[in-house]
Order: sequence, then C-alpha cells, then structure tokens
Amino acid sequence: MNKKLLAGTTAAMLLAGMLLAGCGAKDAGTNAAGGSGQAAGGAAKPEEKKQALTFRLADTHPPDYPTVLGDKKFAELVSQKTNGRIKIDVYPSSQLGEEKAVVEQVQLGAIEFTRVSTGVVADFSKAMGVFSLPYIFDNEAHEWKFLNSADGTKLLDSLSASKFIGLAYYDSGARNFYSRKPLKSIADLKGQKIRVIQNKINIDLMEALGASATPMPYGDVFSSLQTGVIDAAENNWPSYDTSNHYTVAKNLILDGHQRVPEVLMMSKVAFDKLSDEDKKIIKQAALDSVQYQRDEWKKFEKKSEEKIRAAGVTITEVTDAKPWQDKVKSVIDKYRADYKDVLDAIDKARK
Ligand code: GTR
Repeated sequence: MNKKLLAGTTAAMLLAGMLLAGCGAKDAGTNAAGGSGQAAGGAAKPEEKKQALTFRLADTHPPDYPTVLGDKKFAELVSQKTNGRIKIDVYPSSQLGEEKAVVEQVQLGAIEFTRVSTGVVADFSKAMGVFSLPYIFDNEAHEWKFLNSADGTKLLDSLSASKFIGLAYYDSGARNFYSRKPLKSIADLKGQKIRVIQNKINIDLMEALGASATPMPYGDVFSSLQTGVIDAAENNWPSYDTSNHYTVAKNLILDGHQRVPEVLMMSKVAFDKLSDEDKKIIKQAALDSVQYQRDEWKKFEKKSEEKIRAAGVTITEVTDAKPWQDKVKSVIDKYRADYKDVLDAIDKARK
C-alpha cells in the first residue's frame, strides 16, 4: 500500500474509532471508575476528582523529524506535570491526514493538537500569513528575536480568533527552491511549475518570480515531482531530505526566500473545556519544549545538509540576495498595509 493510501486508511480507521467511542478526548477517569470517578467506599479525594484525558497531536513529518521530537517532548512534559493524567498521543507521518485537513479538524475540535507550518495556517488566520512574505528575516537570530518578543507572542495569541490556541513556535530554518530542471539562477525559475503551500502570498510570490504556483498537499509532492506534474518545489534542508524530494528534484538553489516558522497549536474547542490549572500546564509545557526542538532542529538540519551534499545534488549558492529581494519586492509592497504593525515589529527586532 502506498504511503498516501495508508495514511488515508489510518485516518479513516481512527475517525471510525472516534465515532464508536463517541468522543475525541476520552475521560479515562470516568470510564475507569464506572462513571463516578470516586474512590470506592468514601468521599473522593481532590486528586481523584481530576479528569484523566487522552488527546491526539498530528504532525506530517516522520517520527525522528525535529518537529515530531518537539511534539513528543511537549507530550512528555505534560504527562510529567500531571502525573500521567493528561496523555497526548503523537501521530507522525500524516497518519491523521494532510495538514490542511488536520487544521480544519483542529478548528472543529475533532483533533486536539497539531504541529503545522504557519504557511498552512495562513489560510485560516490571515495574521499568520506574514511569515510567508519573502526575506522579512535576515537570519535565524533575527527571526527568533521577533518570535520571542511580546509582538511575536501577540501574533501567536491572535490565533484564538480562528479557534486555535497558539502554544509555541518551532524552528523550521529557511526555504530554498529545488527543481528537476537546471536551477542556477533566479532567471531559471521563469516558467517553472512550482508546488507551494496553499496560501495567497505564496501564489503572488511565484508570479513575481515568473513561475507558476501549484498549491498541493505536502504528501503529494514527491510523486508530482517524480512524474513531472510539477517541475519544482521549495523547502528547508530536513524536509528536502526526509521527503526524498532530493532524489527526484536534484537541482537546489540556496536562495533562502522564506523563513516560515512552525506552530504548535491546540483546538480552542478542546482548550476551553480544560480546567485553569490544566490550561496553564499545557501552555507552559509547550514553551518548555521549544529549546529542545530548536537544538534538535540544528542537529538534524546539519545532518540533512551533509547527506544531500554527498548525494550528488547540484547545489548553487546565492552569494548576493539583493537581486532576489528586488524581484519579489512587489509582494511585500502588496501586503505592507495589511501587515504594517507586525512588519514594523519585525524590523525593530533587527536592531
Ligand atoms: C515543511 C513543514 C511542514 C509542511 C511542509 C510543506 O517545512 O515543516 O509542516 O508544511 O513544509 O511544504 O508543506
């Protein structure tokens, strides 16, 4: 069975299981205690009254990928802080579906947690679109200075308007173009069919580069590159590596056009049902998992780069980003008014 079919089947089975169980989060405390949650033969102690909960967290990447390692660290911290009372099961490899479908389910409360690219969330929360604008961050330090600032937190908090609770940002490095066709300069992108994460800004960005954008789910990109449905795609080193795109699109140009952070988020529907204490534990555990995720990211990014460089991919370095920035400036101009405050805050974080 191919990966996609398997993912679809698994998702369908999980959904069927959920329907049979009658709910998403299981109240294990109530189930185990036969409906009362009370210790036999006496008044319930306060500890025993607390609900035991099991949640699901969806991630598109394979189990050893740094975002999934971050997810698992988060789940582990939540379990530790609640003495195992809140269990978060991590489902990697798109087992619960492709990102857009998962985000829709998180919005409805059918899946409680997900880790996704803010590029995907942009279609649900306009504010998150800012991260899909090209060349807004100079480097990792600049990006994280903003993400960790009060303005970065405000942006994360704004997700609640779209029925998500933004828990934390995770690292995702910089995105570069890669193609089946030669890709030695910006001019080579002209006329190429490039897969993008579905959002308006990405489509404008491809147009500015003279290319044509083909939005599609991440899981479809490999076969689309392999069969020539698309010429090119773009991503960071770890995704180019683990998706095996580097085996079919063997020309990479290190243009670093975007730094699109990942976001760990919870369904607001599920969050609102939690006690204040549990809300606090979940928020803190997410923040406490960030440094670990960033460390794992660094290690993995380096390993992926080494692997790809050794694999015979034709790699073009971009020593001068200016022509690239000039070419896509129209995109920033188009959206500047929409994102004025946050773009100003991002500029401020540069200093
Ligand atoms: C990756 C990101 C994924 C997914 C993917 C994509 O960098 O970690 O969540 O959004 O990009 O291009 O679809």
